[in-house]
Amino acid sequence: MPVQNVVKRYEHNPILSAEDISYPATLIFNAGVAKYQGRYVMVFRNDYGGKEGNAKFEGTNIGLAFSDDGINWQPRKQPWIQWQTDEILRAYDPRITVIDGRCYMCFAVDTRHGVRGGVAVTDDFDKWDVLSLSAPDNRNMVLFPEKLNGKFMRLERPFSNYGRESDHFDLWFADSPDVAYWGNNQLLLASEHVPWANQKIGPGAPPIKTKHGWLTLFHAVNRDDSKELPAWHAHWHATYTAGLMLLDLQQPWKIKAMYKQPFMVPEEPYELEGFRGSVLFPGGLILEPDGQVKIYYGAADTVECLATANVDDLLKLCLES
Ligand code: BMA
Repeated sequence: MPVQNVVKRYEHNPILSAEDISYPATLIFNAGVAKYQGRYVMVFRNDYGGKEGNAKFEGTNIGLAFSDDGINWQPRKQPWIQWQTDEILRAYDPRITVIDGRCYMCFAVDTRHGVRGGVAVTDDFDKWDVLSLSAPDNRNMVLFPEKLNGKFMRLERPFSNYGRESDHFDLWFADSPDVAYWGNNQLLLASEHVPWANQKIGPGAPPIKTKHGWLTLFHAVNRDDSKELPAWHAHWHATYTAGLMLLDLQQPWKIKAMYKQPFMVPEEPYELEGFRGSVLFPGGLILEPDGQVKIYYGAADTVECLATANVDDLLKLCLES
């Protein structure tokens, strides 16, 4: 089945944008979504204090929204996390995963000394405890929803510049006995092995478990300096697409199958135009009991969107391409 028939964008996209938020908000995007304690929870990034056409913002915080169906969302009246200290500038791009009944959140942290990947835990979406912060530079972390042999597992995107062409970064695996100490680092997918991208890649949505393996989405960047893409600032040349792959159930640092073409590319007006047009950034996957998969993604770094697919079709795309 062609991929266009497999993925269906929600007809009333976006599902969340700045107009829905009752505190200062400009860009609502790159959210993590999970089902937790009987309802859907969305943890999203908010870049606030800017206006259309202007690339300057006052700050970034992380907000929360809840839903009974994963489609219609009720945002909380106040932002949740605004992390700023002398050293820490902001936390953003949250991803959430429920493991053994607790909700874990990964996020990127800009600091005065590099970008760090953080993992925190919450049980009530009020208090949050930071369990680990990586050495710089690392970000786009996502956790698997189960432990393997007693170890937590994550995908991550360290970004070493030394000896690399600029912005050619890869997707890695790591595991941990306690979420504090991470090791067993393994290169899972190198950027040069993504045929439709010529730059960095990184984890997107936390993996979901299927009978054939861990299904997950990653983002992949293709840069073409000869093309000026719509953006609120000059010289935006990068297209962000979503890739689809299946990881081995017992050895999740190994790719079992990958769809060899981009799985989702920016094509709708809300994906092509905004703060940074042509950016489609996946952050959440939910596997429903009837086999429907809800796909949550940030569009144009401006709004949060939803698409759906059937899990068997997604598996076929991977296994038969
Ligand atoms: C990446 C991250 C994402 C963002 C993307 C496109 O480097 O900062 O938050 O969506 O760039 O601007």
